[in-house]
Amino acid sequence: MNITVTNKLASRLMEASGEPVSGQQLADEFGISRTSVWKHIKELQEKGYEISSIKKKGYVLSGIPDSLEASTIQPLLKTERFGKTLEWIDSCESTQIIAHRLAQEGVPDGTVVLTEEQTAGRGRMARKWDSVHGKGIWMSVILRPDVPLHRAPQFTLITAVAVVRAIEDVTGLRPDIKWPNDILMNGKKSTGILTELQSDADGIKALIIGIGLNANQDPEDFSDEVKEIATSLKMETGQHVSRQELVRAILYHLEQYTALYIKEGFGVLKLMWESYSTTIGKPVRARMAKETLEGIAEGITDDGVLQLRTPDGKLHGVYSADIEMKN
Ligand code: BT5
Repeated sequence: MNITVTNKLASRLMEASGEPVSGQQLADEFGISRTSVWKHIKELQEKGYEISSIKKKGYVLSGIPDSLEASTIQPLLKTERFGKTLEWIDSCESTQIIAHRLAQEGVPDGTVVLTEEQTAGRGRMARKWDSVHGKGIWMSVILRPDVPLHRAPQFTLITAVAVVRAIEDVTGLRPDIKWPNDILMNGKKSTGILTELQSDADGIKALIIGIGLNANQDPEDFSDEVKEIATSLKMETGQHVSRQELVRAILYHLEQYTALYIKEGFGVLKLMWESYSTTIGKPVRARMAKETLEGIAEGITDDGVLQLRTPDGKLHGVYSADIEMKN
C-alpha cells in the first residue's frame, strides 16, 4: 500500500505535536474540501487515532493506535524510501513468504512487510520463530543492493547494527550482538535476523531480511521451547515499548547504513558491529551443519565471515553456525 491522503493527514497532525490544525488549513494544504478532510479524520478515528475537534481551532491528535498498519507507520517514517511501499496483514504464516512473492513481482528496494502475528514464523534452517499476536515486530524488508552474491551475509550484520541502534534510541538499553544474527540482552535473545535471497546468474536480485523483535511479551507469552532463552524489551525495561517507534528507528538506521555501505563499503559498519559484539575475542563453540569447532572467535572478515582459531593454531572461516559462548 502506498501513502494515501489519510496517512498524510495523520502525519501532518503528528507533526503539529498537540497543537490544533484547522480544517480549512488542512483542506488548503491537501487540495481537498473541508468535508473531505472531515471524512479522512473520521477514518483515522475509526482506526483508533485519538483526534479531538476543538471549536474554532481545529483538530488535535492525542494518541495513535498500537498497530503496525501502513496508515499508522507511514506517517511516522523519517526515511526517504524505506517503508514507502508497505504491506501489512493482521496474521500470516510468515512475512518472509509474502516478501519473497513481492520481490518476484518487482517491488522497489526498501519495501516492507509487517504483520501482527505469524503462524509459521521461521528462523534459520527451518527452525520455528515464536511470533505472538500484537506483541512483537515481525517484519521483512526487501533490499536490492547491487553487490556480488558473496556479500549477502554482510547485510545480516548491517541489519543487526541498525536494530541495536534502534533499540538504544527507543529504550536506552544497550544490547549485544552474538554472531551472526542474535541480539541479546542479559544473555537472552530479544531479536533474530534471517537473511534470505533471490539470485540469478547476474547476482543478487533481492535480499529478504527478516527481523523478529520481541517488544512487549511477558514471560508467559513465550512457548515452553523458548521461555528460558528469550526476552522482550518490556521484560528488560519493565515498561510497554512503542512498536511504531521501533519500526521507525529500525527503518531509518537501515536506510542510512545501507546507503553508507553502498558509498563507502563495509569498513565503518564492521567497526560498529564489532563494538556491539559479545563474540569477538571470546572462547566459543561453533556448531555447523557438518562439524563443531571450538576455539577463540578472533574477528570477522570483510565479508562477515567469523574467524575462529582452534587450539592447534589453525584459523577457520565460519560462514554459518550456532555459536555457544564457552564459560
Ligand atoms: C533467527 O533464527 O533468529 C531468525 C529469526 C527471524 C524471524 C523473523 S520474524 C519476521 C520474518 N518472518 C519469518 O518467518 N522469520 C523472520 P535462528 O538463529 O535459527 O533462531 C531460531 C531459534 O530461536 C529457535 O530455534 C528458538 O530456539 C529461538 N526462538 C524462537 N522464537 C523466538 C523468539 N520469539 N524469541 C527468542 N528466541 C526465539
